[in-house]
Amino acid sequence: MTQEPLVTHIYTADPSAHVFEGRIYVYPSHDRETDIQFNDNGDQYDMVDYHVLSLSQVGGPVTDHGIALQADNVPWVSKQLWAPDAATKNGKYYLYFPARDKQGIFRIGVAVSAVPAGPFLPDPEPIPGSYSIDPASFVDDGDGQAYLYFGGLWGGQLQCWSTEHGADCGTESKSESEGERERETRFDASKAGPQEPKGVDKPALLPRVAKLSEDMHSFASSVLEIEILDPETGKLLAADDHNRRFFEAAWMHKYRGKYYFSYSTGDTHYVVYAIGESPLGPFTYAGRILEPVLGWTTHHSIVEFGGRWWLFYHDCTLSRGVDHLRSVKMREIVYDEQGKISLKEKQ
Ligand code: FUB
Repeated sequence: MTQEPLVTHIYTADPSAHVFEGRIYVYPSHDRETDIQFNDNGDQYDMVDYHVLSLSQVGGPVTDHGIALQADNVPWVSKQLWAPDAATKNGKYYLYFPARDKQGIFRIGVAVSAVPAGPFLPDPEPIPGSYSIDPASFVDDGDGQAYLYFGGLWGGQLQCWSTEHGADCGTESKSESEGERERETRFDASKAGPQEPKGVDKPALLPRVAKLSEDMHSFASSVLEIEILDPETGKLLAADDHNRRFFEAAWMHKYRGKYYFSYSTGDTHYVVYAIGESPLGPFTYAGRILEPVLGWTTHHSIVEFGGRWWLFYHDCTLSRGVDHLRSVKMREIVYDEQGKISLKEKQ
């Protein structure tokens, strides 16, 4: 039951799930058919609006709340509404979404609503200092601080904002100095498209995080890199380590006081995770959550509901393998005594 698409009347992808007001709300991309040629820049993922889904019990009926936001109503957007997320604070709901601006550069926007299902009213400009794709919000239950994680390689343009680390992959974690982790804010168009650093001795590109302001509309800190370390060596994962390096689809959740940063490895098609002591990292690689699904992309979220933990993800079974026509599903996950994640076998 739980491995059927949540809905079949539209294609949905990149599910960001949260429990708001006692229901599971899912904020997915809304995939659509286009005649755009497939390429490794992701041009075929040409979405124009978002729908919000919700359910009150696992396996129960899923409500499609209709259009929550459309590209035509966001003044700065030119195209490609990619993977969104939502957060609540101060009694309001905030939708974070990536899209290309009028110059073709991915930025992240924010839109607000009084209710979790929207519709959402967008700010007229993207979040200042934002770039790349796949925003994932996280409000820490400890101190109430909100964070926005983001970044994606190739079509997601993260490599266009990256000055490669001067040091080789032997670089130790330098998280004690946030200043050193602040990243470049110039867009290098020559790096656009399916490219990234290469080398067994060169560190992989790193995802990004910024603290969100109290009103949730802007960044309250510099954009920082998130370090993901090899558990064996304590060093940054290498650029050539495509089975483990960050590609896109950041997600943060907290389990028993530890911070779990999970993501997609892109061209190797895994959902993997790393664990840390702080929402800013560093995080130590901990393993795989999901093996490759049917379709090129994989993208997920993790949420607790009803005392159990749920992985939301997508695959292309409904479209019989068309990469940009995906469907959101959910499965239960479990933790062992060390806090390691696995899929629950009998669902
Ligand atoms: O849906 C468009 C893009 O595909 C997302 O932003 C990526 O995470 C990948 O799932």
